[in-house]
Amino acid sequence: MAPPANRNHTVQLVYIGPLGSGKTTNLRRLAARLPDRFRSRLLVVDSPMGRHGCDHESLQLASTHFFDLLPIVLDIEGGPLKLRIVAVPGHFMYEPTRRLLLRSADGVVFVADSSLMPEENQQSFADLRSSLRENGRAPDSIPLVIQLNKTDLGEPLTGLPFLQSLPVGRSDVEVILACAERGVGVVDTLLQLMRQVWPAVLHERESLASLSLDMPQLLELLRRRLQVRGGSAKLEPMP
Ligand SMILES: Nc1nc2c(ncn2[C@@H]2O[C@H](COP(=O)(O)OP(=O)(O)OP(=O)(O)O)[C@@H](O)[C@H]2O)c(=O)[nH]1
Ligand SMILES: [Mg+2]
Repeated sequence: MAPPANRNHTVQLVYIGPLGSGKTTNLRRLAARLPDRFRSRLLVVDSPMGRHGCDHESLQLASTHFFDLLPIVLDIEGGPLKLRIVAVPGHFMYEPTRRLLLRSADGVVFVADSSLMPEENQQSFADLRSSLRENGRAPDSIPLVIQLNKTDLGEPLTGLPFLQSLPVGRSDVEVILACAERGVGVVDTLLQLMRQVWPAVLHERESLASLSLDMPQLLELLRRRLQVRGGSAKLEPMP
């Protein structure tokens, strides 16, 4: 059996965004790409799914009440590296949960919903910034990727230019188009976040720097674990 991951070798990635924007769906699609033996590690905590089963209808109804967690453990020399991928609940009343889970975030994916009015996405983004601030984190420097989800739904109410204008003053934030439901853009979002997170955590944490794992190696390991073939995963459908 592999040794347990060193706590200092853990990187926490948080998926956040408006209610029902597709955060849990992102984690489900990532889990579905993992080889069989890792797939069952997706933990959906305290969701109606757990109480009513996993059929398609329950999936549609499920809204996160606490959080979802997908650990991806990469075996590397010097000890396993654990990515803790967390999806927080979008409902406004769970702000304390979101704040708690953001406290130890090394990077954030803001999952926007193209079928919502721009103001709704904007409000959720503003809430993210204030939750980070309340945790003593600087919202303008945390590694961040914005995903514009539900691009399959025809004419979007929230479009790409609006989302690109959200992180005012930051040129490092990429917006990725996705249809999480079909697994499109899901891996690309995660890889893009890791491109930002890895240099930041190497700078902040000696334990991770001591692993001597460079970015191309890390991305290659992650691609392999997610069974991505070729360069970009943008248009990769479900395996
Ligand atoms: N059409 C379409 N529907 C999607 C897409 N991604 C997710 N959904 C649907 O949107 C609904 C909500 O998805 P979830 O993944 O549960 O959303 P969530 O962000 O986790 O929701 P909360 O945890 O309650 O905030 C579900 O019915 C999904 O099937 C997409 O790309 N396109
Ligand atoms: Mg959810």
